[in-house]
Amino acid sequence: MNSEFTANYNRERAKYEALITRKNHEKDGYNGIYKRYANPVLTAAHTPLFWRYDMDPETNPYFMERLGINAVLNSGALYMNGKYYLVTRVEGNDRKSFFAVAESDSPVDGFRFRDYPVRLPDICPEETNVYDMRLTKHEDGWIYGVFCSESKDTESNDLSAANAQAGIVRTKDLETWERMPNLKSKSPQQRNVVLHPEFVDGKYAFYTRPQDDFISTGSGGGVCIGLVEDITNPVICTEEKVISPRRYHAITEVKNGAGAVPIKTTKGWIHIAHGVRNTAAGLRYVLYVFATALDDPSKLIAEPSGVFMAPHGWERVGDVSNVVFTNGAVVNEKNEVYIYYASSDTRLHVASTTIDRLMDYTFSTPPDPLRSVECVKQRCKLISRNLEYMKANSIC
Ligand code: M1P
Repeated sequence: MNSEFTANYNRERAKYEALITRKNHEKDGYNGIYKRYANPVLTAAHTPLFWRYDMDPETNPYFMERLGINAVLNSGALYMNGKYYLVTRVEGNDRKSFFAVAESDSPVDGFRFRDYPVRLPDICPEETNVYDMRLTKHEDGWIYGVFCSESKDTESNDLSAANAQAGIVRTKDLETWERMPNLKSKSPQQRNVVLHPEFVDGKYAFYTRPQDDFISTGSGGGVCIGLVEDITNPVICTEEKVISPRRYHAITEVKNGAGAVPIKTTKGWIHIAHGVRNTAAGLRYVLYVFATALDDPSKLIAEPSGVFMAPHGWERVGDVSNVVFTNGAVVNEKNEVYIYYASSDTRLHVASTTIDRLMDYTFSTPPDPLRSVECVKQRCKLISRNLEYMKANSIC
């Protein structure tokens, strides 16, 4: 074996193993709501060397990357039989994304990719790109993956014009995937579609995000819910009712979208979604939370004010800077919640909380009063209550 190949391979192999086996730890910074972890759980460097390099010194004498990976980001998540599974969005150096399963016994580190990426059934010849799978363990017994299926908009003269639809697959083992037709709704485009884990009125319920074109939601009013009778012929047969509206001068002004599959609690379904506002520096993506009623998931019952999570520190920089985005969170038998979120479309992180804390945040944080003058009143109420309490209890 040539010495250059061997030296490069050995060094990269050692770096890879050190990265995969590195223990994670909680990061400084307190808000009482969740804890961030210091290291990303997955990055491009976590993908196996044999996905990227030709391992034969005859055909790759310099041990050169042949098919590089650009990013590992937005991941669906599942906790099953004591293991944590992520169906990640992996973006090649060629800009095309694909899905790959990584698994670990720990929620915060040790994730390893399976040998092969997900080989999706190819039912749409025009489909160019796929990304952002949400994994729903449905009460019908299947695990569904709902993702964005993107094609070129052939009716436009603009080369970059694209069309986004919701693709649907199902599996029992995250290995073999059966594909359904793409979801049909009245909206010309859909992205950030999520399947609710339980039947609603005996039907499959989808959280949708109607949008007028590929980037802009335009007349789309926010995160909606719509019902489907037959999952093998998925057509939204009800009105798509807005459940979490976009609001002027709030964190959802430009757009919002469902994120993780909603978490069932005793007080309601908790949704961790994303909101987008515009700034002089471009779009800013943050996470926010809302809750819907257990007996009617189309009824909004709580929406804590403002940001749940915003990009911090180095999370603010990447291929698409100033973005945090989630499409997966899990709850284990200890009622610990792990939220997998990507930063700046580049890497995947984890934050942890508990069901109790998430419920306290969701149902005890006041809503956004939507006007500065009302926000000041809201804050003054908190201050005066606190000052009285502190005085009465001799707290300085
Ligand atoms: O680039 C930020 C995010 O943009 C899209 O989200 P939305 O449809 O709400 O604009 C998604 O493509 C997502 O993948 C990406 O992280």
